[in-house]
Amino acid sequence: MLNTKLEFAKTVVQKAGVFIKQHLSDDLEISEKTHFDDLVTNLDREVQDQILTQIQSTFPGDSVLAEENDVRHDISDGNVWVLDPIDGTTNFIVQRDNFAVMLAYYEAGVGKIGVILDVMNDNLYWGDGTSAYKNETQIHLTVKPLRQSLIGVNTYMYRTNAGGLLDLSHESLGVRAIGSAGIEYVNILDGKIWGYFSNLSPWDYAAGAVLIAPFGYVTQQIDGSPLAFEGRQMMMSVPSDQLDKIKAYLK
Ligand code: 2AM
Ligand code: CA
Ligand code: CA
Ligand code: CA
Repeated sequence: MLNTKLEFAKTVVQKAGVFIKQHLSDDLEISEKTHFDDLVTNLDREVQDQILTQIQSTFPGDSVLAEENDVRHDISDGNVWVLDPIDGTTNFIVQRDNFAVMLAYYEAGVGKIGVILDVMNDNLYWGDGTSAYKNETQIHLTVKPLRQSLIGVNTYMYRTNAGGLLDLSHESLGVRAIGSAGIEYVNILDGKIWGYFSNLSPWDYAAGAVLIAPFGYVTQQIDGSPLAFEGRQMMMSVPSDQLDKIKAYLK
């Protein structure tokens, strides 16, 4: 069943990527959610509707947690699909680049499937928590020490030293901020950044956490406590064997 679900997840995400690319030149309908810089477009909603419809008709017993609706299902309860239809909506609106479609599947809070499509580069990252692939090629990742690496950050947390992130950054070669959690996660998988620190909701990290787990990565709150998979939390995805070295900086 998990193989069927993994193939399903890859297919629906790829179809969503094709749909988005067909509509790249459209005039977008853009609405504000909580603030002028918290935006959603008609394409976020259309992609979400299309993927949720396919999940509900193919796996009617499963639950869904998706960014652009008001259903807030507890991820630790049963079989749950977690969808971010367009991750990096601001990049999508301003750049038409650096955005992703992300779909994950969890059973009783345990990540079983993670899929991230880097839409503009046509790269599909997928995995089951034990291995990960970029398109048809298995990913092999050798993680370097922090002092030889770059880290991905949320700019607000970085400049305010939230969680001690600014202090920690002095132990790295520098910071980068892309504006899409999904693209940050695929940059970890490509060996471009060592880890990622941000303030995220479950649909922002659910797929990424599954994809990087095979390489010894842990995804947890910045203070070291487990993620609640509800609401927004200051979190990090980092190599677990380097946790001791970074704990002195984080709070
Ligand atoms: P989104 O584009 O799907 O909303 C950088 O902004 C990253 O943080 C993006 O992956 C973005 O996902 C996510 N994010 C989560 N909550 C956000 C918020 N309230 N405002 C802006 N970005 C948010
Ligand atoms: Ca959003
Ligand atoms: Ca997101
Ligand atoms: Ca989104």
